[in-house]
Amino acid sequence: MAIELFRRYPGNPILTADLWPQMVNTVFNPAVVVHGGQTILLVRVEDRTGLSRLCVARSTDGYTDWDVQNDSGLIPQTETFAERWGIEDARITRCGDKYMITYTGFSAGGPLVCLASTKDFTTFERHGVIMPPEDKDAALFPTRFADRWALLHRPVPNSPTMGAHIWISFSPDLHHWGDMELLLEAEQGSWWDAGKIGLGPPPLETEHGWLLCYHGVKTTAAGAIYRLGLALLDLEDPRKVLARSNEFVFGPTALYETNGDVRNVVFPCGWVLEPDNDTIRMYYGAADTCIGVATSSLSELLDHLDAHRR
Ligand code: BMA
Repeated sequence: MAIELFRRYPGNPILTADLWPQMVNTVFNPAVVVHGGQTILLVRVEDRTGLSRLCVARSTDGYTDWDVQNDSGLIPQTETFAERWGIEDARITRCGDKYMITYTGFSAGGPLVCLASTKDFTTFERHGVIMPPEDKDAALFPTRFADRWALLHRPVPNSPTMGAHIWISFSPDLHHWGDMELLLEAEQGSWWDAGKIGLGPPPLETEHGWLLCYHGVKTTAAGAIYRLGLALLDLEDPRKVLARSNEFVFGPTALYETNGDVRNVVFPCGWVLEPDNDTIRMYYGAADTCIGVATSSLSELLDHLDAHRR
């Protein structure tokens, strides 16, 4: 068996459309949080209209026995400009006693970033649009920096010759955003992360810095391949990139990752650090069709990043 930094759960895919109580097209790109002793996923459910919503699924062990709640979560407000064509790809960050949820609104003007919050995953409060189109793949840091919140996000430039990169922005109140800075640039040429990159799960605090996992999109003659890489940001000042891996650390190889609505995609929107402070459980969408989970060791990831710096 190939050596892998992320090891797939043998029971993958853990969630598929046929587990849903209603007819839906696909279930993928989940955000995750452990709350009240349960693993809670906010799953992107694309129904047969083509539009997506965000549904809650709960499990005690995080792998099996999912309780899928089709009517709980966030339903797109399709009468609004911001959510006209659905809502997609959430990330959850715990900030004090609240969970802050950043998600993509597929607006009539393209993808944009919306913010919502919840304390219990039963009732949700919307806080509106925080980044105009085109922008997506956003997540908050759980802590503030000099009293300001920080957001990682991925605006897309108008010009097709310019790459799509990860930016960082700051806010005193989660409503007004500014001090935008380019943080991580997509590579060019034949790199695995040439042209377009975007944040995966929210940043994970480690003693060495904020660990990022991001997707890179390589365009090939056979279509795009979505793979994952790592980067580390300074704990005090997340505008400083301490390291970025040159190699991708996870890519589509299993059949459920290479075949589906969009072939060759692994797309994580959440991860959980286990109480041992080393095991990471990463939840990802596979081929825009179903959900897988893979585990890794934080110390192995940090060692790998150190040994494979760009
Ligand atoms: C990205 C996002 C994801 C999707 C991926 C592959 O641009 O829209 O939601 O999983 O493409 O299709």
